[in-house]
Amino acid sequence: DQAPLRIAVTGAAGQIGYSLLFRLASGSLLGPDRPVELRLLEIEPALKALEGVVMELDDCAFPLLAGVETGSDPRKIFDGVNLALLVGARPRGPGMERGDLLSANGAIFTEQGKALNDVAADDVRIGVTGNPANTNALIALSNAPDIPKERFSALTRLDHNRAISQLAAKTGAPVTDITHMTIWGNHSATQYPDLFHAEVGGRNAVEAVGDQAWIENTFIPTVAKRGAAIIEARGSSSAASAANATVDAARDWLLGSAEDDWVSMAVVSDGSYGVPEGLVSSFPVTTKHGEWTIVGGLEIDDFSRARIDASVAELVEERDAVVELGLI
Ligand code: NAX
Repeated sequence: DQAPLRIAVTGAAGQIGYSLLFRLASGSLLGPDRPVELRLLEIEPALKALEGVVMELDDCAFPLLAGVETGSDPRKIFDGVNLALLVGARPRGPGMERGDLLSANGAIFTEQGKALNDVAADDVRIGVTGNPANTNALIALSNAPDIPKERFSALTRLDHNRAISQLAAKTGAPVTDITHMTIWGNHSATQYPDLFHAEVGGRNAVEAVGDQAWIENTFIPTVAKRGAAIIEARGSSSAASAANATVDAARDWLLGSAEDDWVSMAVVSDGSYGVPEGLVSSFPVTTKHGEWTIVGGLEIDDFSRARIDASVAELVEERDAVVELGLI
């Protein structure tokens, strides 16, 4: 099918957008043969900056870029989109409580969920990068009753990629040797990067590392707090790596994950692994033909169980808060 894939990106004038749009337009998502059309959503005050970004897109003369539209009305921008990458969100400002953050984002993801429900293409897939990503995805899917819940996911691929990179560095293996990595739970500091099922060149990662203390005291906190470390070093939050992960996640969703491996995606729980049904939580999944399947039958020991439960408890709290706010 050589018709352009129509891709919406929200928050397109932001930091992540500045990296993401150029990756999408250059063919990182579906390869060098499939044209793409970009639909860029921003809030009114950012539309002028967005025009500047579109000028730069023009100036790349990307062969695959079949069209660009910009605007602040989700009902226009989401019209007929096959893929929606919801990156724009309200960041936590000074003095903002968690409830304020949830309600500000609740307003955004309620409106966008409804608009997607009404105008997106029948085959739409929706990836949420904007934080709090899991709960924003839950709000959006709850407001889109005609779109199957399986079409929504929240991004934990950046955490997954960070975990691969840390394990590769520790073991001296190339990143291509690392497989079966899993991020469980929330895209937050409570997330659980799980090495017990991961492999390094086909060997169990825990055995390959041979250092339980490193896993507990270095690996897990380094992955979970990597976002804060980047802010500390760079002076702003991760953007190019977040854009890269957004592309990786969408590409694997649409084209399929590698044989004999899996990826991490936050998707609506069917009750697997004790995660309450309906929560958007990160799991190991395989993907094929645009569908994901939670990997079944993994053994979860007490160490992992406690960490998965802690992150899921945080998701339950976030869900209860948005229920209380009347957002879902
Ligand atoms: P920026 O603040 O640079 O950009 C966000 C953009 O969204 C702004 O241009 C803003 O005008 C726009 N926006 C706000 N409300 C909007 C609305 N209702 N409709 C359309 N656009 C809207 O943030 P950036 O660094 O690009 O990060 C974007 C989001 O990604 C943030 O929520 C951030 O926390 C989240 N992240 C998520 C990650 C993940 O792994 N899931 C990692 C990176 C990043 O922290």
